Amino acid sequence: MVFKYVYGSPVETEAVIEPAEAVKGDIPFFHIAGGAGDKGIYEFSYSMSPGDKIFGLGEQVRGINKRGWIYESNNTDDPEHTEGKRSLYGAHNFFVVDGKDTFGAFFDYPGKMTFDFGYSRGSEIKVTVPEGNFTVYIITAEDEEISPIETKILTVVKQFRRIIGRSYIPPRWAFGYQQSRWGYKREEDIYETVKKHKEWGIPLDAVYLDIDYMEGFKDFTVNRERFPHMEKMIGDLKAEGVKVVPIIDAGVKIEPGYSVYEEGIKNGYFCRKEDGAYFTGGVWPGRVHFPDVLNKEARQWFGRCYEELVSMGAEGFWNDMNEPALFYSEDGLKEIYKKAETMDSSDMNLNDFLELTPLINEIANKARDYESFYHNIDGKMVRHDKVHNLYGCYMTRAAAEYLEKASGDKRKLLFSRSSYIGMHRYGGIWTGDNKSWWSHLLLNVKMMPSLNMCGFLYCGADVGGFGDNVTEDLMLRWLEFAIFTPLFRNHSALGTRRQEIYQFENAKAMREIIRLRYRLIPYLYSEYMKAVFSFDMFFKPLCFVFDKDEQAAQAEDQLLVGDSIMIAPVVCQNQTGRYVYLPEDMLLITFSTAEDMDLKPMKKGHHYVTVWEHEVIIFVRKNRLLPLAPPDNVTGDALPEDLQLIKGPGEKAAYVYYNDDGYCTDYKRMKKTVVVDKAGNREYID
Ligand code: MIG
Repeated sequence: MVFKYVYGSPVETEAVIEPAEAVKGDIPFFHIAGGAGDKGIYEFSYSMSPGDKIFGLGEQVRGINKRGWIYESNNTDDPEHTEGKRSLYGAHNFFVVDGKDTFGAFFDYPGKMTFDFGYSRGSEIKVTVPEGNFTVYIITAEDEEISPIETKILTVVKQFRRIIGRSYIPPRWAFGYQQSRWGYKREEDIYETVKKHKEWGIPLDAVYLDIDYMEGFKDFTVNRERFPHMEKMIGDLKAEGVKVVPIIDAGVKIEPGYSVYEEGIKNGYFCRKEDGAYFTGGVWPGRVHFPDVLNKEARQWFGRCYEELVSMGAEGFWNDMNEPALFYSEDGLKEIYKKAETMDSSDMNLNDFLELTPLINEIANKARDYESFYHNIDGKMVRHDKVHNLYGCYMTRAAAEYLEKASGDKRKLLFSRSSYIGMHRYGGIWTGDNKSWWSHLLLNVKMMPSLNMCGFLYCGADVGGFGDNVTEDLMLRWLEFAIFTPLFRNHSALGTRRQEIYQFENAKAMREIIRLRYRLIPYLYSEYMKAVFSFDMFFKPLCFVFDKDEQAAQAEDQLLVGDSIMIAPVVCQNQTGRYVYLPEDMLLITFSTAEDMDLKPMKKGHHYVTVWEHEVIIFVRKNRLLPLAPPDNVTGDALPEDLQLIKGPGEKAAYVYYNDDGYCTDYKRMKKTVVVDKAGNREYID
């Protein structure tokens, strides 16, 4: 059951799309303190039992079980994703408590807020909303529509997913391998990258353009000196089966004569300060204005701007810097100049000096700047900080709404760095500037199910790590995990060690892992689509299925992927194997290449499994089938007859295989659903 509680008059975020009647009366589970009048701070407390677990919050630091830390929703461009942080780029305010009670809570509030999950007091959850206008949804496990075999926790998640609407569906090619690098500066770099992949026999579906394709970092422009034949390049590569995916940043450069700037000014589409002047921030292009994507008309306009690149052949985009990131603001700069000037005549003692340096060091992403500009939401001026966490979501919505209109029934690839729940209907996300650290490989593993809970199914991290220098073994291990993530993109930062597969001594082993990904695409795509339509999770923590099994609940580095398999990636350096917990009998497959595999039935319980550096292990669940495409079926269009079926332990097994043309949005025209039994007999169902 879903219960809706409205406080004050909240901004309509459109995170929830299923209409629900607000409930009068006391909210269950929580004790409420504060909240006097419209300006009061609200505190929601829940008293936990020792074994209670908390799941959710989407893109966040730390574990699958989120108990024991304080988290914030405050979308920030911060490339240091360390354990001490409280927020990253997204605000995903949904969590589920599982223990003496099982329930979910979604705090639909788009400003900064806090989730203290047993940090201040070990047994207490305290959710703090800094003002009186927001909506809370409480979700309990009773639901008639969901089959009784489902666990309580999954029942809660599915009900939540249903009220926030269906998740975004990318084209099927977006399940292929994708190569990106901040530092591809010219056409030749792009051609070269694609050529090298071909030479090495590494399948590749997309190559990315980072900010250097633009002219002066101006959105929707192309630097014609470095990319003189953009249209031809996109066309040439498309003919080879490789899509070109350009980046778009949030800020629009202030430059007279630049059409996007001129149009925005003419129509009043940028965010303004209280005095009516446009807010000026500083990002890659230098001084910029921010399109007011919360204003419907401005949003439609910004969406239409994507047309420029669509007409050049682009079929996908990634939206960056949309927290929105601020390197500085005009007002922040002025403050520094002023201070520095007064200091010119002072003796500049240490105290003076210490007043100046923080102005400089803390100029980026400043709360005060976010409080200094406004959005025009249906004619009402709303201060940015009150809706801060919606910006990336609405920028991506701008693009999605345009792309949907412009491309008829053809799907487009779209994902964003910043997000809010609701954006999952419009695009996917990548998890931003991680590092080439083993701990960030593990973080990638832990984040995926939390993101799925919040509707974000098309996600992935920068494979190999964005910042810092990757090692060969980390690259191998990361690929071995990332072949299961729907978004599978190798991306790295300017100045770091080159990270394309062919740069490594182990290139061949890495290629085999990627070839294996392509053998998995029919399964991954089928499971993805079924998860979308049944509001299910693609990645699940073990205890979401095996909820009576206390040991399953301890597994923070193993996941169920779809309905048929469990994975247990190696996430530590210098390990040639790992301990794995099996919540039921399973079949262990060890792949040493994309073709060569070893099968070993295993019993429920604890095991040590050897996994050499180049090997991928997959556990097939009891009474389940894992379909594999024939090797080198790179289009993902495997016919059911062609699938190799690997059966887990147990007598019965059947698999429902979903596939379609991979392109159109008329999903009802799906090509085939096939039920395959363990003897390999196939039954076709419409
Ligand atoms: O300030 O466009 O997260 O993926 O390569 C850095 C350059 C801006 C941040 C993105 C990253 C991208 C980079 N961008």
